[in-house]
Amino acid sequence: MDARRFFDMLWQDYTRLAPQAESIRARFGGAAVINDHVAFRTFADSPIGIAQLEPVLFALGYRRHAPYDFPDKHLHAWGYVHDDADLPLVFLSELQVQLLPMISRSIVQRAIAAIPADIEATPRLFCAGRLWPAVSAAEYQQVADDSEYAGWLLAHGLHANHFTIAVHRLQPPQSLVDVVAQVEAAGHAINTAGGRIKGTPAELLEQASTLADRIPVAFADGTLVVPSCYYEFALRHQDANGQLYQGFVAASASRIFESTDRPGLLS
Ligand code: OOG
Ligand code: NI
Repeated sequence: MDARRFFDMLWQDYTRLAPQAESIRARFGGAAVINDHVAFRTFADSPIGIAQLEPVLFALGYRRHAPYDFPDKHLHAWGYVHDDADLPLVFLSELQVQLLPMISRSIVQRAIAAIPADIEATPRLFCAGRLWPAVSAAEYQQVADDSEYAGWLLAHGLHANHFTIAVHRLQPPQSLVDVVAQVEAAGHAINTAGGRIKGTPAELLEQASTLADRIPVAFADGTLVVPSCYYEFALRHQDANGQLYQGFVAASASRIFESTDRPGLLS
């Protein structure tokens, strides 16, 4: 599978979980929109950890760019770049499961134990969804209370959790403030954690995101409507050498993660 087919497949999967994405993208040029980056969540020290997933990215021509740490969320991440500037960056994060409180840890470890140890890392694995039996609704809520990230991953499994419009590549040019205002005027809630716009020109990356759509998910003992996937808007700046910044900003990313928090009432 080549990289373009990979992202087409991921977009198909993602828009099933985030119906908002098709209609938002249509406002900014539809299929002509350039994706700034796509992000994935996974469990560290499992058959689907970053170490297992990233060879698929390497085979598509990506290389590691920079690592990021989110100690308060027990997350570690890498950004990946490609020589083809029209392909999105990729952001892979993983949860250090051993740092969860005991009950949540045991629920997550039971899920991880159900993943086939020899599962093959292929492009399709990146949107394979849940690779473990559904947990109960109460187990989901317990885990999400301890880690919104862990709850999300337990409920949904592997998917692109957001695509991102490259605002600096929009034709005609638009400011990030205007893009966010249009998205909001169309009725989509914006993640206000840390402010509507996160990051500054000095940090070379400004970002905003919607709140995730809510979709019904079947748990072992019934269905709950839970946050699924969201859409992001990124405006990158050039560094002192005239190179477009290719990294992420940990302080901003930490609040972007919260786009999938329940109940969506963010401070
Ligand atoms: C990723 C959040 C971080 C960014 O652009 O800073 C991120 C996630 O929600 O899994 O994508
Ligand atoms: Ni992002």
